[in-house]
Amino acid sequence: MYTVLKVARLPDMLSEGLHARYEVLECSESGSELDASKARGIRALVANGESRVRADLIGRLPDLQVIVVFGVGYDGIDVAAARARGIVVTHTPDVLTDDVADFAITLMLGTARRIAKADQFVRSGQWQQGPFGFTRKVSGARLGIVGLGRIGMAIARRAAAFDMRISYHGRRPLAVDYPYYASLTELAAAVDFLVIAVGGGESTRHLVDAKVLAALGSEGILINVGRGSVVDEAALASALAQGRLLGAGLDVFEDEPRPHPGLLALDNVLLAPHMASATWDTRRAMSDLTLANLAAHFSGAAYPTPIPD
Ligand code: A2R
Repeated sequence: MYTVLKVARLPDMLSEGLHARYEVLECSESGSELDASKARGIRALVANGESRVRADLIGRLPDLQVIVVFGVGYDGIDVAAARARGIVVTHTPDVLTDDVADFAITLMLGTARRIAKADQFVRSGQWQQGPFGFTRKVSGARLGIVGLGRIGMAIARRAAAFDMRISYHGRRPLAVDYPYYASLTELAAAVDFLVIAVGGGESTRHLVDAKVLAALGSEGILINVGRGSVVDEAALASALAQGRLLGAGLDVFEDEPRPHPGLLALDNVLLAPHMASATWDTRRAMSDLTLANLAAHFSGAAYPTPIPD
């Protein structure tokens, strides 16, 4: 039986699948408790989308050949260190696209229509003192998508059903009919809703900063289903607190599971615990794809979903 090293919390359905097929060793992300004799012979490591797999852990595993990520984002993996050793990294794209796009729409509607506040309003009996305030219309509004990839495109398809006027920002224009903005600040100034669907890593860190938030403006709403690191969360909390931004709907945060404390006190932000892809169907599909990538490694078959070059 092959041994795999697990460095992340994984759903039971995947852990059970791993235990049924492999000997499973567990260790922390630092790997400091892993002695050299145990480390030897480990060819596969299983992580999740939030895991940090750094060069020092990779360095402790002399026989490592594959890092299998349960998730589409792999910005926590030191891909350069892995590639330098010829180690393959795989992830789980596509199978979660629908759920994440659904959740972006959920956050957009929920934030604009102030659904969490409305629920509280009814429960607390405030309704008996008078009606709830008016909220912001979504249908027909202008939507800017940051990162028109698999998830971004799926958000655009859904938003089209709401007659939203879609435009986007990315590193380059794509062969689509939506207007392209090379400048994110200019896109933010031109839309009502800005939805983040890019991944993390150095190239997208604080892409949404105070300047972009100022351009989105006091009638604008920010939605983030990409990565927390893309948004300057302190700048966001301050813009929301001072009414320089109308609202935000966030599924991801810079330091999960600890959102910026300034956000917690505000009622114009809708907060979710990084749950966009967490449905039974999708987590099953992600688990199956993770196991398929591992199986491919041990059988010598082509990997179903290696990360792009
Ligand atoms: O530039 P491209 O053609 O690689 O466009 C990608 C875009 N993107 C960026 N846009 C602006 N500035 C950047 N520095 C930058 N880096 C990448 O983000 C592409 O359009 C999009 C990512 O799309 P996909 O690679 O198809 O990923 P998917 O499956 O949509 O997932 C996106 C992220 C994940 O990495 C997780 O962090 C999260 O959503 O769940």
